[in-house]
Amino acid sequence: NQEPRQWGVTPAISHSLPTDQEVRINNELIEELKAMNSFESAEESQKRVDVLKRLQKITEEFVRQVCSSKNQNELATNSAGGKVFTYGSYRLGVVGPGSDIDTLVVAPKFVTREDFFKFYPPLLKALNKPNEPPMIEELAPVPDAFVPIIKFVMSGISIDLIFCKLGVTQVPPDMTLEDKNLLRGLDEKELRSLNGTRVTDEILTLVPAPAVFKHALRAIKIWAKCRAIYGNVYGFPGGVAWAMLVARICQLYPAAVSAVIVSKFFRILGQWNWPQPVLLKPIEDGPLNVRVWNPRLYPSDKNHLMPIITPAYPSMCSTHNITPSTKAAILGEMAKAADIVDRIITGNATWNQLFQRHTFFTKDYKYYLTVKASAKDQEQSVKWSGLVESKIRHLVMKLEMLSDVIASARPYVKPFEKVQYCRNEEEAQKIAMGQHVADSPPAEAANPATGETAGEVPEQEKEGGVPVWITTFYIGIELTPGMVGQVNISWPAQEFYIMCHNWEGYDEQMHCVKLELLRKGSFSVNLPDECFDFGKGDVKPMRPVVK
Ligand code: 3AT
Ligand code: MN
Ligand code: MN
Repeated sequence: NQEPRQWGVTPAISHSLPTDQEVRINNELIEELKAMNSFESAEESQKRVDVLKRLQKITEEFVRQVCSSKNQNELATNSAGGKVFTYGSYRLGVVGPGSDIDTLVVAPKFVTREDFFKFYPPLLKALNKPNEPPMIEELAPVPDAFVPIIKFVMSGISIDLIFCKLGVTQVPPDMTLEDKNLLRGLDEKELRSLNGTRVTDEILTLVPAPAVFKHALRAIKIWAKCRAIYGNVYGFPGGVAWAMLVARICQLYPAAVSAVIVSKFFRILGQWNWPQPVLLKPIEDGPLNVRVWNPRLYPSDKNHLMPIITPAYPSMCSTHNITPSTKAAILGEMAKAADIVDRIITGNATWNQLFQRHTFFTKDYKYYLTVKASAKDQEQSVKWSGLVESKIRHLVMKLEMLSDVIASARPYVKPFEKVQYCRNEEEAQKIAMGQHVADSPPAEAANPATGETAGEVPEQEKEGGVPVWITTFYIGIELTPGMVGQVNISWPAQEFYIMCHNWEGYDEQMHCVKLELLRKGSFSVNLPDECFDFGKGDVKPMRPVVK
């Protein structure tokens, strides 16, 4: 009689098989996931498979073209290969109807990143034939990104395409990326590009039952999004971190169904002895001179509040962005969820109660700090609002330092975008610089459900109107109990302005960022409609009526 295999760094908590009751509750969970539109149809999945097949063909053609251009002999050209890998939600098996496909092109050593940006986009463009609907749309190469990327839409599916060459002469169809010696000789951008696939591939080998893991992860991702605690940029776990947390619970309950994984998830991780790290396997040493997460060696790693460590060498902390306020929010949500799931397991509640929309704007705070980033040009607005967004968590950390004024500062996980059409240049300049203009026309409302910019603007408003693009971020502020006097946040505000203005692309004529503290339900400002999802039953708290 053999001991069951140990998954992960400790023995399992239970090897019990599910009870009939657990199987029934698990079926209810899957039904609820279906009702929430978590799964796509068979045709839609097939379309993704077809798109990936086509990308594989293009990748082989791309490698061949580069070989020829470099006068490689015919034999070398024909055996060079090239392969498309995936990472992100598609690789983890949890895509929904709107998901993109995250893809990585791997090529042999004589193909450079420059070749990728020179040869690959034309091959994509060539798929569009005259007099036919375009197969490729929104083609956008971004060679100077932190992870250089080509973004496009293929047959209606968004694609993120990144690139890595390896120090080999051939990349055959059965190539895998698990061998850490493949990392030798790569630069930082190449290491980052390879990392996504290596991590997701490894997570899948470290869970006892991938199908159980996938359903549980779907549930946890939906829950985290509903509760507004999903998103790495804002200081919450992102998709990979949530996946690793679910994977760890799967290791502890190797025979459990997804519903049981979900219920154990909230109890175990809600009471976890943070900052003890969540690991899926022992941290590995490796052949490279690269940093591996190690709080005994690196003081900055000791500051991580909820470390969730990637399994593939070189292991990193996927949650270094978490701050005291976001940690408190995550743990608060886990505690609430644990109680709801206890009631679901005993038959006293239903799954939809776990997936209730958050009350960030309707109930949770009396004060909201708004961060408005504006620009007078759409392209500039995308870059500028992205820069400001990446600094929000730094602002949060500065606010947290004012502990005698601010008890917690929780960023909302989505920006709201709008375009305001002004009557003339002068007014546009004022609006763009964050000044209030009396009697200005109303801004085009953003979509409150998605936070996306509204699509079409009525023609008469566009005509003659000078557009200003405004992106608003919200931070919920809880004051320190017993705090007296004015709320003074000028120090964090100044620090934040400096951080944003230090951006190399900053132009004071073009870009503006402004902070404003709103007190909800007072005589001052109510929150704008964009913060509410009336379709999901949000009720806007109104200012008291003055008699
Ligand atoms: P969706 O189903 O696509 O919504 P996902 O988990 O696939 O969920 P993304 O496509 O946004 O999410 O991201 C996939 C991976 O790409 C996650 C992370 O490893 C990497 N990634 C995404 N955004 C960034 C970024 N700004 N910087 C670095 N890596 C990123
Ligand atoms: Mn994705
Ligand atoms: Mn993506």
